[in-house]
Amino acid sequence: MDRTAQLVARSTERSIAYDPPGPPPSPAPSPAPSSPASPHVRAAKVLEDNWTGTSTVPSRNLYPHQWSWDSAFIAIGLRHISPLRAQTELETLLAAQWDDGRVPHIVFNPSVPLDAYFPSPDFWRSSTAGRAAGAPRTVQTSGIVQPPVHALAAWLVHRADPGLSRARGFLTRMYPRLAAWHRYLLHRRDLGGAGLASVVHPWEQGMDNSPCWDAPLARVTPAPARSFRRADLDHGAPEDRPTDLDYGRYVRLATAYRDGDYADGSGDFAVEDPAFNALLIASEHALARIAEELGATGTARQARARRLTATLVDRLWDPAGNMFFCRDVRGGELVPERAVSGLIPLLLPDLPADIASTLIRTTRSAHFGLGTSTRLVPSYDLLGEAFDPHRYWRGPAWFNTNWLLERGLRTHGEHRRADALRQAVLDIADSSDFAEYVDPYTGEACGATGFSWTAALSLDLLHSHTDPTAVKELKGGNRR
Ligand code: 9WN
Repeated sequence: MDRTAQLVARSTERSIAYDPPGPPPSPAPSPAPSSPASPHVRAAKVLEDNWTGTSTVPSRNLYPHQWSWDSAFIAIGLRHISPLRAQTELETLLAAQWDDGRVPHIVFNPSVPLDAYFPSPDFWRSSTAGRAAGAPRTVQTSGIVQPPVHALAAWLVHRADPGLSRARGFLTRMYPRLAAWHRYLLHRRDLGGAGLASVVHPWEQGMDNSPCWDAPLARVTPAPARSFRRADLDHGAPEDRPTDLDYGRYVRLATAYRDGDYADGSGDFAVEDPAFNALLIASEHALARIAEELGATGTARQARARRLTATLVDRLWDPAGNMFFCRDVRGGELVPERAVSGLIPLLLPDLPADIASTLIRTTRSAHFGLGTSTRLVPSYDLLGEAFDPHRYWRGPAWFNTNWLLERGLRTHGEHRRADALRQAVLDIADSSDFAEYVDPYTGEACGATGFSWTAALSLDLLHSHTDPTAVKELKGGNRR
């Protein structure tokens, strides 16, 4: 047995030993994890190849540093093959947290050449421009953030091996950092004044090139193309990546934020996004579990998560659109673009039942085609003017969003649909060689292959079978 297969076999024993009581797992449709040809082994190998010793790069070529929400998704999968590595992944990221609470979207690896990725550390200048906001001195980071999936990941990582987690004081060390992270988002980033967090750059929401940003970005003057050099085009096809004009706007926004010492509140771009806020709420539920595990009460956090769910509905639900939309905080209005971010609140256990069932109908409508024209939910409206099956976040299907929707379907009792989505994620992740994203109609691989979160979330689904622990974890079961 090679090293990856050994790791997988050992971790399978461990996760069974610590698994909470629950319904028996249904038979796995895939070969046994110890078979050398199994999807388990192939997925674990991707994570093994992308491991640097303290964290996992999203992709060796395209993204050679540590990314924030990638690491959270990666930890969720890694916990099945090495709970220790999963804990380390999150610890490395949170060690780069700024004093104001923000968790940077990139933690740079100093041994990677500056020109391997743009914008590089010399663009962000975290240790000088970020000094007032408390950027760390020993590690270089970006100055923007990404979706707060971390408390959810920390809780799931703890659950994979509570003995190891307690012995290492994992949650005791993580909790104050995660609490400061949520505080930053709920206070410094409440730019709309209604209680939700705003993103100040499209990269913060994680779906960088979504048509949702087109209107709010239109007021940003692009930086001239000659003022920067893109590194992404060295590895990705130009027709799959954002245009130069969009890149110019990303650069202008990031430059202005940096030149204002990363102070929040005055930028040209501020958007309340449904997925970003839904992930914050799901993580707030997880933080309540973590508080309880540490012997404190989670009641206030649970109550806050419920209040935030109500605010999300008030601010971002569009009854005519049958889904959530982004709100452009600078312009004040909802952005009527149908993107997958507007379906992600399905993850929330306290979503009103009529809204949950409408969202499920919308995933199956002609706009997203789930179960009819597509097996995975695309990143953007199949009928939208801006739809492009290959271009970054403007149509292709991503595996993290589909994993979140699989959880959402299960949370609301839609097990048959969740089973079909789970199988589609597993089949297409494996057949696309763990692609970064795929054509939603054909499953053709786009962007990088050997992409870490695709492999990690496949591993998670391979281990979860049809056990609805997502419901229990979010609703308050399986606490110890
Ligand atoms: C900018 C790393 C990241 C993901 C994002 C994805 C892409 C970066 C880029 O790659 O963004 O952060 O250069 O396009 O959009 O979701 O975290 O995988």
